[in-house]
Amino acid sequence: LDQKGCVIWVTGLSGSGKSTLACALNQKLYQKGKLCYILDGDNVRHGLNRDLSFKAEDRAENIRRVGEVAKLFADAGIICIASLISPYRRDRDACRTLLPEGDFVEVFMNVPLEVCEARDPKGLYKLARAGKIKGFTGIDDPYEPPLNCEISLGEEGTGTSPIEMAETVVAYLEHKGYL
Ligand code: GGZ
Repeated sequence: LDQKGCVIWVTGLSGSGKSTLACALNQKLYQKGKLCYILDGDNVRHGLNRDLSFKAEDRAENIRRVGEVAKLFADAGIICIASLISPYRRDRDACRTLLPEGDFVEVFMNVPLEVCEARDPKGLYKLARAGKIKGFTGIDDPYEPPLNCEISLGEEGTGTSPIEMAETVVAYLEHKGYL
């Protein structure tokens, strides 16, 4: 395996397109013959992290565990795509410090709450507005946007479709010598 591992950490609101980007990116990397693996919040919460709720300390533990697992993948030379809301800057920064400089690539899905809420693919925003889900990110729970991310998707020139956005990430990885 002539491949250097790294962690692509995708953060953003529910419905911002994290999982879709992760899939598109995974596909692009696969086409390039790169070994990669997706750790998705929604998935990981059914297994490894099924004991965790959505209160702040459990979200922190969720991020911590996924950060540690992502580091193991990166150590093994695999490109690990972690897609979780990861609403707290402190928790994301803690994951960053687990990896050598440059090996943690933070990707911000910079999609306004209004857009995520209008999409509402699982009807969760509706339930949150109705008070049927408490502590929903963006509604009655915080989201802290990154201050120091490597890539902010949603900015001019980063593409609008998931495929274009994945291409932006691929271009970044090529530029940095990971591909
Ligand atoms: C945010 C919630 C909540 C609350 C359930 N707040 O869009 P989804 O549905 O499919 O993915 C979201 C997922 C978030 O899990 P993460 O592990 O990414 O979150 S975190 O990083 O903050 O730990 C959403 C669903 O779980 N979901 N309740 N209260 N999202």
